[in-house]
Amino acid sequence: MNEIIIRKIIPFYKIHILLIQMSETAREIKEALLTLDREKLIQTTKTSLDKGENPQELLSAITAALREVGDKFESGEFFLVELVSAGEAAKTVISEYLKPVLKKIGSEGKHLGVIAIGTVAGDIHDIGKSIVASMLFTAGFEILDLGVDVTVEKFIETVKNGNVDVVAMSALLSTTLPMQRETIEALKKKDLRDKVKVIVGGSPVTEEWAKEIGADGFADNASEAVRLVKKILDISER
Ligand code: B12
Repeated sequence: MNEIIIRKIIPFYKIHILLIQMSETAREIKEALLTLDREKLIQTTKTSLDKGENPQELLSAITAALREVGDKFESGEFFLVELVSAGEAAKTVISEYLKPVLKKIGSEGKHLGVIAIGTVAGDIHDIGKSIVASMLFTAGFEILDLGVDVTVEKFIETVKNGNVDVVAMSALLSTTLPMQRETIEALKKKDLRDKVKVIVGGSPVTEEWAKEIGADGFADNASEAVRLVKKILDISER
């Protein structure tokens, strides 16, 4: 009897310990990014991956911390140099440590569809776009990553020439947000709109904006983006 109770308690205890570790990691990630301590960010990431913590949770912690960096920039507490330094540190950790782990978790040879993803013209923010691309890849989609500063013409050409199921556009600046609308309008003009689904994201993007410009959906983080794509492509597995 006691043994059964202990067996039930131990996994619960382990999960509990992992959750405590995770919030401690999130706190350290935030501290490292806000003090622009690149070494600490790398060390914290490595240690937490060694402990078996979930890379997706680490990505969420980095995202939340970067949003705080953005708030400090907006309020004048941080300057461009700090914005650049935090962005570069986050990018290094994501591409060198987190992406390889996500890749290993892998998609087990699934091929759920083709996503052409890019950050719109005039915009060079690529951290969020790349996280979304990695998570979609991990979920089993083929990714055509068009990079940053992607022109309307490039999106159109990719849809015309490729077997694209979904066009995914990221925009982080209020000045580049209209490029999402322009791309959708251009797809209509070229009679390509019915050929693909279009999803949009980025920190200034909202559900209302997505509806207004005629996108098929919006997600405000990478896990939601995976759920959204599966929903609009009618893929029933979780
Ligand atoms: C890091 C950063 C930079 C770095 C970017 C480095 C890089 N390689 O990407 C650098 C220093 C280059 C930079 C430059 C600039 N930046 Co900047 N930057 C940021 C910051 C702090 C973080 C962005 C980020 O990476 N966040 C982390 C990622 C993971 O989050 P995310 O991008 O939101 O992505 C998530 C979701 O939005 C969603 N998502 C994202 N894309 C997509 C796409 C799809 C299809 C879907 C479904 C979902 C989805 O999923 C992602 C994962 O969860 C933001 C602050 C903020 N609040 O966003 C400012 C911010 C975006 N920047 C800002 C500004 C003003 C600039 C500059 C104009 C500064 C200047 N004076 O030069 C330049 C513009 C350069 C250009 N032409 O693009 C402003 C924009 C204000 C506005 N509303 O227009 C912000 C909001 C800061 C602020 N609060 O003032 N920036």
